[in-house]
Amino acid sequence: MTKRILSCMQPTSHLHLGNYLGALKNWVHLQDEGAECFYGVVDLHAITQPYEAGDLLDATREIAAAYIAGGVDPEKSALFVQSAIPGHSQLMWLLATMTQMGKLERMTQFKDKAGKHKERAGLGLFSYPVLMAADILLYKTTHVPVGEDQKQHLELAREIAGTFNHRYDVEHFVVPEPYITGAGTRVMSLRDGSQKMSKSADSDMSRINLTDDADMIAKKIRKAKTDPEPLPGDLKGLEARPEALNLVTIYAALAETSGEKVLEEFGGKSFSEFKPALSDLAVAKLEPITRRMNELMSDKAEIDNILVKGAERAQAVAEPVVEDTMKIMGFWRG
Ligand code: AQP
Repeated sequence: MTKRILSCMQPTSHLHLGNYLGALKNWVHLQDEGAECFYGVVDLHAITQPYEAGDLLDATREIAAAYIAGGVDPEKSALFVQSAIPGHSQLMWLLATMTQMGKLERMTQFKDKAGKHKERAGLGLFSYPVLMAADILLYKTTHVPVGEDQKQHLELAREIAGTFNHRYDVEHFVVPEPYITGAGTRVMSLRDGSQKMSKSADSDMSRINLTDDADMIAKKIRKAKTDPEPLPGDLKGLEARPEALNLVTIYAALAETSGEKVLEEFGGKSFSEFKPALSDLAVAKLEPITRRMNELMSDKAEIDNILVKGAERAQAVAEPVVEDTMKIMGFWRG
């Protein structure tokens, strides 16, 4: 059976190396393996946190440009903007009526993002996992690529699909399976090896953006936090050295090799030797992506054309699913 994949990113800011190595690169493999892929720019999710209305449109186009520059082929995969497909919010409402608040209260991402003042957090942030469940179920997705931080949300989507099918005694929603991405793709902050590299972290020096030029990439790697020890000969020697482990992980992912192999080459060497090598590799891999992104961003009409076509493809799948869902639930449909 052909896998049907859905995966998305939020246009909250520039994409970074973590988004590329942890998600986008893998999306391209899935597409090239022949899976039927739906890749979304989830702008409705992006507004669950404070944002600038004047920046949203460009951020949305930039994420789409990054997908294409990173290897998503809009002829093969449906590349769409979430808010262009009404079914996402329609289905979310329907599914919200069968989601228990207690389950949402247990979501660790809500706790992290809401911080200390939970009562001041918006309903959108609280119900984010229901919208994500709608994103997934709307396309009858069979597999969702998930990192550690999204596992809980996928589990909720599976539960909601099961609840719906059971309550209405139908086999309507596909219960999606996780598609576990390879180990070593979690990229950590360049300033703190215990935090993931993130779009929303305060310090821009903590991440490598896909929009950074070669000088900026080199500067960020040069200034990345490390320790005074040389690199060890094997991964065991990195156990209590999260920042060093992160740089080795990044090198391995960019070079498409293993951490062990990287340490075979660099074991015993200092960071003053390793960092320039990492920097050269990062620039070699990212520079073509950044160049292509810039080209695409200079022709916004072309990006919009691609997004219109992607929306048509997404809508063709989504609309009948919403219709069928509403019929099953007993709504008047004219
Ligand atoms: N540091 C990371 N390492 C590996 N993968 C990562 N992803 C995000 N950060 C890393 C993956 O990229 C996709 C983006 O999903 P998102 O747009 O919903 O963003 P996010 O997961 O909330 O994390 P970001 O990109 O850093 O944004 P903010 O700071 O706004 O939360 C997902 O597949 C994610 O696993």
